[in-house]
Amino acid sequence: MHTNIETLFANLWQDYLAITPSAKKVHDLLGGENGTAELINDHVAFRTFNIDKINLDKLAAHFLSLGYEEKGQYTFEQKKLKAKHFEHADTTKPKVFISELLVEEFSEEVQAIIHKMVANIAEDAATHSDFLYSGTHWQVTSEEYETLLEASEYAAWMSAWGFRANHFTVSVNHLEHYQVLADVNAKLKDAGFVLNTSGGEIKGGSEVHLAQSSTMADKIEVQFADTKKQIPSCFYEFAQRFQLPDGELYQGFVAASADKIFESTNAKG
Ligand code: OOG
Ligand code: NI
Repeated sequence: MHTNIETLFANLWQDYLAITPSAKKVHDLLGGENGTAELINDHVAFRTFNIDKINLDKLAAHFLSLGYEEKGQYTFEQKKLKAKHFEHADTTKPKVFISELLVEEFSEEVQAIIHKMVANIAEDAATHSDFLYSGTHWQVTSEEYETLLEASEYAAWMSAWGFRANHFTVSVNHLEHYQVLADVNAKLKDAGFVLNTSGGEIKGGSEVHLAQSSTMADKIEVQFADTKKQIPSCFYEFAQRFQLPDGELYQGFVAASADKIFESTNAKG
């Protein structure tokens, strides 16, 4: 487990940058005049399978030990996913969104591929301090990847990338030069970034107290057991939070919007 939140997020950020070249460009574009201003992260997201050895709770344990608390639960029936979000008492720390795939809801063939992957993970791997950015502990064939892809884009993503930050999220509320998400999106599009348009470019809005947008994931060459393939890696998200009637900013997530954000790692676009 970790002793230091800053070190954990710094390590996650370096691991994410290594497979998400556009993230550095986005960071520089939004980080003040010369990209030098510090960007505040609204949240960082993680994916896993609901298999005991490495389930959502195993990932969450790292954050609970650092003082995070569970705050919200979400279900995504069509995508066969569950998620929870975690917050730290120090509100300058990023929130954490962790989802897990409900493996038993898939075909025997898909389950067999996933169980074979997970069988290759050391029994105590999830307790290691570097687990949250340990990547894959297995290698699948391109054919297995395609089988997973047909059943679940999320399962296929996990098979290629494993355990790491799926995305970082810029807090629009904390940006110096932008007040609203639409202006951030316009700047990103001007610079040539492709945004996720599933469910509209902006998901949610003031009526649900959270507006979100995201880039489509970068495409990176991955070495599978048999061959190399260009596939989606990670993306960058942008979130603007609105006040609740009590004057506090809403801190939760919105399932209907999250459902569309997951599609930022789809191959289309
Ligand atoms: C998580 C998608 C949901 C949000 O902010 O609503 C999400 C994922 O793609 O793993 O990040
Ligand atoms: Ni997110």
